[in-house]
Amino acid sequence: MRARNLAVTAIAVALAAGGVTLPLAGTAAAAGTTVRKDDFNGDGYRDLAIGTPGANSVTVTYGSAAGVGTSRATTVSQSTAGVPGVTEQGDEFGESVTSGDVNSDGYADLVVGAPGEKTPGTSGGTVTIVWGGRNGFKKGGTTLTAPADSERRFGEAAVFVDIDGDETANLAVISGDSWWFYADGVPQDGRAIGLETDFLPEGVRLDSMTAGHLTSKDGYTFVLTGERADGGAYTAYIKGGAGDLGYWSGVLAEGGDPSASRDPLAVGDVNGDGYDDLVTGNPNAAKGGAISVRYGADAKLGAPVTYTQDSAGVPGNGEDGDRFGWSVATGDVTGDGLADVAVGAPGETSGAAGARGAGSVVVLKGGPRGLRDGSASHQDTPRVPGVGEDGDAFGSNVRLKDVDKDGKADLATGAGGEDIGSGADARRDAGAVWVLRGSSAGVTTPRATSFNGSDFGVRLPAGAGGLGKAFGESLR
Ligand SMILES: [Ca+2]
Ligand SMILES: [Ca+2]
Ligand SMILES: [Ca+2]
Ligand SMILES: [Ca+2]
Repeated sequence: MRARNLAVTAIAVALAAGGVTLPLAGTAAAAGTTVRKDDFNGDGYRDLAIGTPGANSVTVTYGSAAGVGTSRATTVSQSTAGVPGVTEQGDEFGESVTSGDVNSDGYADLVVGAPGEKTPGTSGGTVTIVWGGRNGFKKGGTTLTAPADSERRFGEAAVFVDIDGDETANLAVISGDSWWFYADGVPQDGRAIGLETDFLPEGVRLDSMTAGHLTSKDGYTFVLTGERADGGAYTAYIKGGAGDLGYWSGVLAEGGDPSASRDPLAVGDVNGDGYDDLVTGNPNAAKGGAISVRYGADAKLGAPVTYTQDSAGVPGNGEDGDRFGWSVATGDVTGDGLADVAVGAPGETSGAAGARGAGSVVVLKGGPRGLRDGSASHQDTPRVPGVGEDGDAFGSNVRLKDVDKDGKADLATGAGGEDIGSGADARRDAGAVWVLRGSSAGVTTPRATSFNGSDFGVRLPAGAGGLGKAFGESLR
């Protein structure tokens, strides 16, 4: 079995043995421009992808010097020309979204999980790769179905990174209790490769995955979160490499450990030492929720450092039901080279009217000695569009990325409980997304913008919204 994974890197090893210098990352594109992982139309601006699993679609808003908005966007679904499959209620197309230039044509491609999709002969779930291009998504796509021996919900999460160090990225996908990857090149349906050492416990239900340079400045470490069969949280890691995938693995935290996560996680270099750091959220920990930071280092991850709303430098107070840590994201908001951390607290009471569960987002600045100098934003923050109402759940999802290319990551946040429209067109819990610009001082409110599914023709069936389904459930 060992030979199987080694075959993936056989060419790289042969080249190295022959004394040929392997190309460094990025040199393949040196003649042109480096392809960003999320620049779908190739104009040099990162784009924001917004998943709406309740409506089985993903809306991509294209970045520009003016940021993202409603005028330049494409909504992709299984009804889009050239995209395989048929849109059916419950597919959850858009439950997970990641990206990368999978077919190496210079345009980032959209990788969309539909873990609820039913395919005869499989346990369910698909991943669809929709090809990017200069004019958006006009080249169709390809769909990967669940491996025959997978345990339901294939496509809960996916990442596209170089697993084995051969400078070519591979797609990795999780299903209920399994981890899969594909060989170099465009992934071929039916060719998923499983772990050689399956360390995952029986009955675990994986929910989320990320990868970063956590334990090596070159290689990737994957982090998986989910729930054990007994309902306890489960947070584990696997180190990538050329063979024996799964052998270098371990549990970071589980059960009732406050630093264990069931879902929210992100990686970024918070302290600026060159290693990515792991940020996990646990909205049930402590009073009102918590996040934990584990610093990356050579061959190990540090012990968790936990922050709550009662920690120094974190605004607010921890109260029952705040759900601080429901969502987390990393990105350099201030442009100082260190990753900052956004934390959603969708259960927070906010605004002058004290709306319960209106929600808020806290952005904490990275620093050599840890997170500091946090600020909170919500719908009642001056110049932020909207009004916080009971159950809006602002902060139900967060993402930090620089969409206007000024060198400072901008905050995108979903509010999965936001109602939209009025009268016969009213939709409860349809969701909306806000974008607040980054600056050297942190997240700012001038030019803050907001949009929802109706701005893009995305219509949730009645009752199909709310947390986990609404516009903005996934942000990439
Ligand atoms: Ca773009
Ligand atoms: Ca491509
Ligand atoms: Ca670090
Ligand atoms: Ca920016």
